[in-house]
Amino acid sequence: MKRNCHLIGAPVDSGQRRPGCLMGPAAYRVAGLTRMLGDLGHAVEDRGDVALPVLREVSCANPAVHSLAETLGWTEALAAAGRAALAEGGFPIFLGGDHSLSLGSVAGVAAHAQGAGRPLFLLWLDAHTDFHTPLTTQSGNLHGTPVAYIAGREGFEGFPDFPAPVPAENICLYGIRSVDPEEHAALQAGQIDITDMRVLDEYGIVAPLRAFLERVHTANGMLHVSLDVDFLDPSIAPAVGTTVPGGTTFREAHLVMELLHESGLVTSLDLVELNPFLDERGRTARLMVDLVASLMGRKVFDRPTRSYG
Ligand code: Z70
Ligand code: MN
Ligand code: MN
Ligand code: MN
Repeated sequence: MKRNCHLIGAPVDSGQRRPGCLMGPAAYRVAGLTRMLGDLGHAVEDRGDVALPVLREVSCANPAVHSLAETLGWTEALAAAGRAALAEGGFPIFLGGDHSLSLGSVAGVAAHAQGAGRPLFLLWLDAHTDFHTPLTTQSGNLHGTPVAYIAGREGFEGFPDFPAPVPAENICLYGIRSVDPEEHAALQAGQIDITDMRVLDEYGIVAPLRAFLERVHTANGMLHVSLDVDFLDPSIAPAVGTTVPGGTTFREAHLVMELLHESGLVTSLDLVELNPFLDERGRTARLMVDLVASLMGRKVFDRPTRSYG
């Protein structure tokens, strides 16, 4: 399926404390993202980088939280950009930027899905669950909160109400291996499908993903994929501020992307947490571009598509 890809630069680095993620969109462009998509036969519109709007004065009851106003500004601007891309029939690809950008990208996608009368599903490829609220985070880094916002957790005072929160059974957290105690307690109490490394080690990288994709297909859902660089093992993807050992291998990650392509179900994508300042000669940026290529249809051999869509 040929797509009309809308590249949406999101040079967000307010969701954590280490500078560098704001160079992410430029690194993806330097690594050849646009050319690669064109070579695969897709149309590409590079919409440039989203600009941060004028900030409002806001405060948070949790003194650890930093850069709240900036994060709110990004949330609103990126939600509008994502919604507009989908309304035009585009396939939005958000070039991050830290993971707080998903507060906005997924809000925009959810607003569109609601208008289209289709259920939204979320595949979160990450070492972390990002299930804090602004009131529970100890680090104060709001990149640890988007899944809670998307799932409709309380504690997001000052944020726009999330349009049609995504029900727990439509969320799949994949590759998980670092969870804070408060996130753990909240997730234990809920129904979100947590495919942690314990599960992937026993069942392999394919079976749990296929099961989730079948559910998306059956429901005629839209599927947003959020790919955090730390989903990958740090030995192949060093350019991230929060490395966690035991991540997915090169081959596992490509296989995930190939299955997603063959499903035909993905309708929007985030690329997050790339910090080019920490990279080694661009290798992480290039790996991320190659993974997007697999997601968008690059393969060694053409064979009949095993379809879930
Ligand atoms: C930790 C926190 C986090 C991404 C790190 C880490 C959160 N749970 N999220 N990298 N993408 O500070 O809340
Ligand atoms: Mn267009
Ligand atoms: Mn994350
Ligand atoms: Mn992470």
